[in-house]
Amino acid sequence: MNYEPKIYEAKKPGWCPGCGDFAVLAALKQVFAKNKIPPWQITIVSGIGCSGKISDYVATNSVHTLHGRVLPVATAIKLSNPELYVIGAGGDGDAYAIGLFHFIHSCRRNPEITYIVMNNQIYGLTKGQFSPTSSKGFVTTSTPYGVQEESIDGVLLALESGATFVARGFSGDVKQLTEIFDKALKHKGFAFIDVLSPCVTFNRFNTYDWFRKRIVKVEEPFGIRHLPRAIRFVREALEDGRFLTGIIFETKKSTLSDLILKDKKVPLVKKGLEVKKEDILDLFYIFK
Ligand SMILES: Cc1ncc(C[n+]2csc(CCOP(=O)(O)OP(=O)(O)O)c2C)c(N)n1
Ligand code: SF4
Repeated sequence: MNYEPKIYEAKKPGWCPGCGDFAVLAALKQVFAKNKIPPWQITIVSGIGCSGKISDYVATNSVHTLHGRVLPVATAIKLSNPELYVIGAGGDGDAYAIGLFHFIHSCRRNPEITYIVMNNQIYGLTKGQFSPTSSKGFVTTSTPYGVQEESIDGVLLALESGATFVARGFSGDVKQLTEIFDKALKHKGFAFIDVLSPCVTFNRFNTYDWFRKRIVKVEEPFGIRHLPRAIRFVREALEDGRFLTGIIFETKKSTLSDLILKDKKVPLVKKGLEVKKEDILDLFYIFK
């Protein structure tokens, strides 16, 4: 097979011209081609939102799941078929509002999946309501007097929740995005990337130019011994109105698969009872 980005193309994206999500799609296809990954060996699980439509635009296996439920679905797929590259994708609303608990638990469980959040600081699909990452004071269709709450930051949250690969990309820099995705796909564990991905239609504040003036690239990721420094570094940058991009943190830790697919048998807490790998989906309900 001739591996080129175009072999992963499906239907033409319906995103607005200039939407940041185009860059994520382009970088993903480049990384698949560079690593010669056959389309059948990739599954993209996406949430609901403009960003969630990405699974319709790639010629791989895909699941367009419920709003906020990307991570449990992606985790179950990876555990059921460890040979697949499983990629979760969605918006900041999907990840940090309705899907927030799944995000935190995925950071600490370390499933072997890549998770890409297209962070446009707004709800795009539903026409411009504020999201958990919208800046305080930002006027949106649902906050005519400006957002009253402090925003949250996915990178900080991931670092504090035990994630083993934490990165931030920017849709205005496809080269850097491609490099990050390449490393994320090779990471053994939960690889999380928050992509600053402007919504050119409903967010006229956080534009490409606005980000370009505020981005600072990180050359080397922090390791586990320097996790507190990494957290401080990211927090101070945010307080100063800057965004660190690149791979910010990387470490090794047992993955969810290491822990529960060991010897293809899953010991349950209850003594004497064992579950086969095939029963893994049922096991997930037991864990919940
Ligand atoms: C359970 C549920 N609640 C609410 C919605 C309505 N809804 C659809 S997309 C969306 C938010 C989209 O914003 P985001 O996740 O940031 O993605 P974007 O469209 O910006 O890419 C909401 C609230 C839904 N589809 N399902
Ligand atoms: S509304 Fe915003 S997020 Fe949705 S496709 Fe258009 S630019 Fe992209």
